[in-house]
Amino acid sequence: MPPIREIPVPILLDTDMESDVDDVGALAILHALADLGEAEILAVVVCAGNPWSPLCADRLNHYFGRGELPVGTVRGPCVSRESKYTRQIAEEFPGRLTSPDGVPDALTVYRRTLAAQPDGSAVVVSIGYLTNLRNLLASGPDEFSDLAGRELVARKVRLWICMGGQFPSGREYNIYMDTEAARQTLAEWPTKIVFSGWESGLGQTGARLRELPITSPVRRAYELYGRIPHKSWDLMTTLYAVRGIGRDRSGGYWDLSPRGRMPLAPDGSNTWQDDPAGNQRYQLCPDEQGMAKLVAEIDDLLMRQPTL
Ligand SMILES: [Ca+2]
Repeated sequence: MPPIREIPVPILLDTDMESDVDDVGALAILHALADLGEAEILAVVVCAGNPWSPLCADRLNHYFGRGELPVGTVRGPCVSRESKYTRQIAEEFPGRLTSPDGVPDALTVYRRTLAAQPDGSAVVVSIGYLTNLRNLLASGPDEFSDLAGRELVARKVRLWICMGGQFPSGREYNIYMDTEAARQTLAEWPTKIVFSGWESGLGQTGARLRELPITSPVRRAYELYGRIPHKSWDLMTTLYAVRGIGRDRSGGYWDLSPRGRMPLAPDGSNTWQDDPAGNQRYQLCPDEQGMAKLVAEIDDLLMRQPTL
């Protein structure tokens, strides 16, 4: 029997595109997967306070021929860090958003986007802090939906793929940088969650990025960041969100842990508890051969040019 796949997978990407550059790689391969007909990008929201981050995401969307995609950014208390590349990408490359001041609120983008989706369909992919998702769950009815945030998620979101945590235990950046948001979001999230843990992203990808045209903002961002090749946390998470969730287990993708939940300590460190009633699972790290296959897939996607 052929593997069951839903094509294209409708994805809402939530990124802290500021301190590390793997977010750029993740958005790039998401566009490549959309070009291949495997993903549909619904929107891109930024969970980090760096004012140039949403403009950087907008420039990538423009480069890949999807300049009209909704982009939003976090409002209110949030993590904000310096970036080695966001302002340069925003200023050197063309796009739709003209200034950091005019970027829509991520909460508005989330609610408007989810309200328009078929029930039980959207896949949320978070590759940064959980600040936006906490804000979404806590939101009230508005012009887009009569449902409060938690009910809207329960109605519209099929699955949340979260780059976060370390398994079976550890202390991971996306969680501990806004531990309270993570704690609230994990406690309240009403649908299934799959964690892509720190250990799943250690493969090096992007070795051939300097072969891309000089007009590529992906190449430029990685060069500004200064690590080629680089670790693959956000890229592995995104690859899984598109190619991993609908396939059978023989496809070389990650097996998953038993059901359970991820308890958090006040410092943001996590453990894992198996629990048949839990709504959470984490990816089991592939073996060396499996990881090499995934790295090769990512590298091929990273080198794809826009199909304009
Ligand atoms: Ca990230």
